[in-house]
Amino acid sequence: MRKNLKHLKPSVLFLLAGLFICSAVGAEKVKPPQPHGALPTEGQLLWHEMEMYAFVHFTINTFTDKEWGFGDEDPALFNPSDFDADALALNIKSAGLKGIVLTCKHHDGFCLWPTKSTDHNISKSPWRDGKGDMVKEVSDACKRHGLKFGIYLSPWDRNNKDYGTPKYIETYRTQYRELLTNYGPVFESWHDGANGGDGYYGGARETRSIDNTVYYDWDNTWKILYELHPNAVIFSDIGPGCRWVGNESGFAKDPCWSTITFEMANPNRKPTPGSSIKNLESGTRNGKVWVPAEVDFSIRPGWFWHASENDKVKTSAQLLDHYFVSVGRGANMILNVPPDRRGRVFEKDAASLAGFGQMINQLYKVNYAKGAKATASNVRGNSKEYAASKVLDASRYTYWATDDQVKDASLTLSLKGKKTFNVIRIRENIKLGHRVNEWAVDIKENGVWKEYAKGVAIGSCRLIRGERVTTDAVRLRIINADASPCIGELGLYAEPQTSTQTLTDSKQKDASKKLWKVLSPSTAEAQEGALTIDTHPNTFSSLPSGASLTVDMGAEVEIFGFSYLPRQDRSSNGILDRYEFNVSKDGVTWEKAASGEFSNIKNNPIEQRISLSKGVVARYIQLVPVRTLEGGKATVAELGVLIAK
Ligand code: FUL
Repeated sequence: MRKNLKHLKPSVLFLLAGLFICSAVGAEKVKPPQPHGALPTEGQLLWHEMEMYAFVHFTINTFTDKEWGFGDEDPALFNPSDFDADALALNIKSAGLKGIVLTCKHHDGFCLWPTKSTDHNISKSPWRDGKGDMVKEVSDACKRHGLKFGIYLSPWDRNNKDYGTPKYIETYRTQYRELLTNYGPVFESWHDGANGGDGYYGGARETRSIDNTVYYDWDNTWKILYELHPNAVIFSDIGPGCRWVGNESGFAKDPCWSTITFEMANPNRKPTPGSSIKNLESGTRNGKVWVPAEVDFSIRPGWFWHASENDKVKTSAQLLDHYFVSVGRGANMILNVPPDRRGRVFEKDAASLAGFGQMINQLYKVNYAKGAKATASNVRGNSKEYAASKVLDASRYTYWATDDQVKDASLTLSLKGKKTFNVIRIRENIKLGHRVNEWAVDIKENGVWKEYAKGVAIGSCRLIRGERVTTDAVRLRIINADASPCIGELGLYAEPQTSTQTLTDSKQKDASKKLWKVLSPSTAEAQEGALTIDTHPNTFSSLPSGASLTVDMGAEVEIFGFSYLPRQDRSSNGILDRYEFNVSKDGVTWEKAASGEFSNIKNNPIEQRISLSKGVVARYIQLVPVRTLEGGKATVAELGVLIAK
């Protein structure tokens, strides 16, 4: 080379040197855009990349048919007949889920590992002759199958005698340290917001309330995690890693910002896990902190497995719907898959999971944007590094960017021929924050641009699910942004044809209400009482204070259980969380048939089904509201009776 240069004329050498200097100076000039607003941490970036994973709710409740155990359950009840962690991991993997968060301890206090902190643990159960460690089996299976592992450790412990005192916090931290030390890497640490209430508490059987703003001293508890797993993400209502999405129904609001400034229902309280926060579902545009939403919901109505819900398993197509309204709005999706009493994923749940996984695979099999020519109305410093084509490569962090002052811009994909699709995926490079506000996507029809979709916020993932279209050009328009747009991906996909599964399997069915009459309350409001048996889930009745709801079924029926549907309008006022059901043959002499609590009904207002251990014959039924949420007048959307199939 040196020899060759010698033969070049000095003027040519001068020109080459000039070109070299210019390009070097040019490269220096095109500085990357400044990040905007609150930003994700390294751990949060890894978490965003996972997008969806499983929750596994499994404990003594599976064997007692409850959603919340009281804490007085005998550990001998915990005895899955055929638990297989590999099978569980494979079921979860078949859905394309990337990890498992296991309920190592739910509110009943039963620990799924042989902890030193309490006797209320798996070593006192007959499972694996008291030598089992379910946390180990699940975390090991995760490693074998390439899944990440996370822990759920309920702060509320209805078994522990010390709950409510400083001593319990020490116990909780011991449990936390054991879980974080003995089971390998942890990607998420889950701390639900249920805080205090009735419980066994070592035999005291009382109500204990705690002040959740101070009691758990989370900063010091979470230090243990930061020390041992610096990249793990902490879930609680307020993060700091990710936040609750504000419902357990399986959706995020549109838009759902990953940034948030917590707005308290009671402005005098400080935000803590378990406190009422108004804007969890939507977050805040330009919010103070990056605490993205996590959408937690179950493949069944409840969080634990109940035989009565075997015919209510969400279909693959329904799971796909949830995927679009959670992951598609920039949140992560945590799908609960509760094992049955064998310790296996029930066959219908397994089929839905596998079907969903296939749909996701088919959806992303072909990116119809591949091979397109990408151009943009503005490219940052005209540099290749920020070129429009960066939205087509495999990385979400290489990106198309505009000059700083350009906050409305467009990017056009001229496709390689005509393509048919109905799903568009857009990602911002979130390392630089949430920047884009309003955007639109156009498609070219007969040479003319036509708006296909429009929205607010992009973030880590925005999925547009629309009509199938065939076109050879697509345009992304950034209508306005808080900082110059930085778009990491623009992909075009086609959703597979979906098939709806028919799921039926339960020993009980709902009795017909055709002959039913509401007998009381008999005030003017009783007219409204009829709404409780009109089979319309969206109507409800408020009972007068202290009143029970009495129904004449018109004929004697053998009753195997009751159902109660709380109001479905997203208000919790007057929802029953303690109930009593009475029955009578003549409407004069009454007998108590069932009583108890409707656990978790505030967060998950689904139909509650109470099974009786044996059938009872009656013509009259009575629902006594023992306690209501927010102390309001009892509200009932539907009252039902379960009979044999
Ligand atoms: C809630 C709990 O009370 C439910 O039982 C369930 O574990 C859900 C994921 O979180 O706060």
